[in-house]
Amino acid sequence: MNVAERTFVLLKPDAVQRGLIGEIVSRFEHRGLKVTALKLVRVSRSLGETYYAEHKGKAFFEPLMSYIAAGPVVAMVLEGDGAVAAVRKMMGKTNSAEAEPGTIRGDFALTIGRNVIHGSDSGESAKREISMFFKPDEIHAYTRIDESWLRE
Ligand code: IDP
Ligand code: MG
Repeated sequence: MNVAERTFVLLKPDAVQRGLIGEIVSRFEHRGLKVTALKLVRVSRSLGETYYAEHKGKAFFEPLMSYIAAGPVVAMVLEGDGAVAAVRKMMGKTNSAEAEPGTIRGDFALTIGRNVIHGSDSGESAKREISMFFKPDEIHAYTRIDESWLRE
């Protein structure tokens, strides 16, 4: 279906410190997804709690808070047809140990607790997450030179 949508992606501190930013962003660019916002930020405790509010109370919540705040992360907005689902598929399963080779987690990570990347799980989540990291004027509209070749 040709419906351009937005999704939010966050490269977690392990991706940044392991030198994987370029490699991962490259995969999205080559797929045809347009980077319309991108920045390196530090996730504070309160931002982390809001961001992962759905997991509050779970056994992995505190370790997750330490993980996400352990260093700078790369936040970005990607746009394209079916972007939310496309990115989720490219990321692979949450538990890197079960993620298929060819996926980002399947190629660059080994465990569930250090799984290098977050991507929105729905259009609604994308909206919510984008607004937590970007002001509207930090999201840019432009035309990629390959755009006319990305759909019929
Ligand atoms: P997702 O990132 O694939 O959407 P969620 O279930 O929403 O997966 O979990 C959010 C994040 O919490 C995961 O990406 C991972 O970093 C962490 N996490 C989830 N489950 C566990 C666990 O069982 N142990 C450690 N960390 C976990
Ligand atoms: Mg999730």
